[in-house]
Amino acid sequence: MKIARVQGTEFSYPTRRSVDGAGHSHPGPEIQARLALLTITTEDGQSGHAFAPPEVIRPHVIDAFVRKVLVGQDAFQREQLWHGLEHWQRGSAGQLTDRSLAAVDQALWDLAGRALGQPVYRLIGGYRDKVPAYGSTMCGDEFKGGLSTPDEYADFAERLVSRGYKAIKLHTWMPPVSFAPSVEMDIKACAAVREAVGPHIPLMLDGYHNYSRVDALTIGRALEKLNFTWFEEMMNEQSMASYAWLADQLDIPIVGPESLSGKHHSRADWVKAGACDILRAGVPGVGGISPTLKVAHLAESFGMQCEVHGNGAGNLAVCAAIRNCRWYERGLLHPFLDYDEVPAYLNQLADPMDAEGYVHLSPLPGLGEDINFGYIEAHTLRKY
Ligand code: LLH
Ligand code: MG
Repeated sequence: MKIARVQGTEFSYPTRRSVDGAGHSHPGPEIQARLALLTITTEDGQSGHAFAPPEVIRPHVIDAFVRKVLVGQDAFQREQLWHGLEHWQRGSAGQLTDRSLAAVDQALWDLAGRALGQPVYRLIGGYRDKVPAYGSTMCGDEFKGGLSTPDEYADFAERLVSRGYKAIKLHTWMPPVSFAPSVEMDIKACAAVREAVGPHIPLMLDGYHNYSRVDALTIGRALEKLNFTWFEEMMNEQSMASYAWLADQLDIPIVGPESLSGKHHSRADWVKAGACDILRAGVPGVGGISPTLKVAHLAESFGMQCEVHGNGAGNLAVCAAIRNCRWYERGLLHPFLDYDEVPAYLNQLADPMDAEGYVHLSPLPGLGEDINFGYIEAHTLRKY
């Protein structure tokens, strides 16, 4: 099945999510956002698709690297193609990112699934058809009635439990919020949420990502008293030694690394250094479904869980394909936004959740995204 074409389609869609000066998302007025669809097509007309930010699969990336590696090659040789792209990263002067590799890898898996008439999660493992979700909040803000006080987190947590979530992860306040970071406020929010949802809902914290070791230790000890399930990315992940220091002193499991580069290689180093108790990888962040599976299998070999970072069809497929992931991260969630609203470029949600808090995998062949091609065609900004 030889690859004939690689195409990017950039389009616009309406959203009420906006991004602050540090890259955290929050609710905002409706705007037209941009997204891109990567499409890989074979000579016999099979196609695979993956969504990515337009910058990730911009024309230069497609022309200079992706087409050169893919066109004329067998679409089913994913590992070979992934290594072909990874080889280019060294000499690309930072232009070819792990996120670009992830878009290509997902489109190739989607193509394989569609060509074989199978959902990807079954091709890559097939452990279960539904995955329990935790509700992952947006970062704290200063919107009255939003996530601006510990009590507002508590109210929202109660709403999430009524919606069906059986576990909740808080993202608390981070700059540019005026009073952030605040150890005291983070602990207060965690305590308020524990009080609101009672002792039986697993809770996690993903706070300011740049606390000092001492601040992180203070928060971690408070979370232990509140019986939290894990503590995530509280310090800069580039300092593996700081995580090993913290993991050594706390009983609460440390999850990581999430945003650190280095794909499966850096995750192996963290296991060896004892820098985390639960490994972490997300499909866009580590370069695709293929390397995320490597992280998950590495974790399994060491008797560890691998909690998958982030939402979306690729991450959900991995969660359903492996045994050692407890939850799917559903979000980010906010009281002003309805996560269950279907984005205009899809015909249905890729991660529908039932009243018991399970996200069901789509039986559709491929990644299971029911793409609204008509909408994308009508709102195309450019094709390349
Ligand atoms: O800082 C943020 O906006 C969030 O932490 C975000 O990156 C989120 O994807 C996350 O960390 N989830 O676990
Ligand atoms: Mg996180």
